[in-house]
Amino acid sequence: AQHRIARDMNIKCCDESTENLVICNAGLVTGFKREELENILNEITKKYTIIMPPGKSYCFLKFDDKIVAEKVYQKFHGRNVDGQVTPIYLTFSQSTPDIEEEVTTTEFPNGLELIEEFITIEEESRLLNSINWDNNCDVSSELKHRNVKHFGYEFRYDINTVDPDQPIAPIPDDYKFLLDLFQKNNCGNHNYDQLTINRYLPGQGIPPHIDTHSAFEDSILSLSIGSECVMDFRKDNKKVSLHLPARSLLIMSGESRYSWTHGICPRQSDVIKIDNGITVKERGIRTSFTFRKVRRGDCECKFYEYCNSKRNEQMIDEVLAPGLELS
Ligand code: AKG
Repeated sequence: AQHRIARDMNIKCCDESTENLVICNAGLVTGFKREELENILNEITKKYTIIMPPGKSYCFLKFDDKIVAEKVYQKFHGRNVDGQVTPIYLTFSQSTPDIEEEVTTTEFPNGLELIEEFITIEEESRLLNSINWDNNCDVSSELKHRNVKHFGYEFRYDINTVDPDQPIAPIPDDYKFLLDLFQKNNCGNHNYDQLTINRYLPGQGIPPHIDTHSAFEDSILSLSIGSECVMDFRKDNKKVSLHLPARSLLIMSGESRYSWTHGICPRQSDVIKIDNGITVKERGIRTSFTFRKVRRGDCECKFYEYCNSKRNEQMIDEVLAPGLELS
């Protein structure tokens, strides 16, 4: 990992302590979340900068002085932390990357498509009425920033994947008309077998992430109902903020599925472009239906640096700490 960091970022890792740390095997691409990192760092200090380069399986921490960096190193090097399946490995570094200024563009990432008015108002209210958030029979969880339900396979947020050998209640018949609509409209891979329903109250969101390559096939669909929102897509230093109207279907495939993060900033309102300017829209309760096809076998995408597939030797080298081997 240290060679990779030197090559990609021109940053040298070192044995002597400095005010900079690198977490060599946890970053955005391994599903590590900024909030999880903040939770652990807050136990030691409130003054730090986290730099999580998009598409990388490592991240950087910058502290005011090296005493604090040493404390963080001693407490967390080789330890298990929430959100990571293997212990995290830290090293000091001579510097951290400059925080690149984000460039906002309006050009859609390749492979991203938005179909407005994908369902009718009647279908939207039928879908909304079909969900019972008090029903604990479904596989549901109350996450810090939203409520979720799963069908077909449970998405495990602790390990960012599904167990393809442990199916749960299938996608309900009430939603089968959507599968037919997907087929009719050529919405990517047709045999979607996993559904996650998210409910976001105003002020809630979802951290930026790329759906784990090894968990799901190409083409991920997300139907927005109940309220609109703005979803942010990021890659390198590019950011595209996309307005998702209620009843629209978002199709993420190819580059947009495999190498751009998507996320919803937790806020009460969004700034939206309209014909003659911009307007601020208060958020309502947004429910999304995300359909995915569980992958069996290796991911064969060409976006190697974002791919956690075992076939990807480069990635194995980067994610695992030196000395560890895959069982
Ligand atoms: C997820 O559940 O992983 C999502 O990205 C949901 C996206 C959405 O709410 O549209």
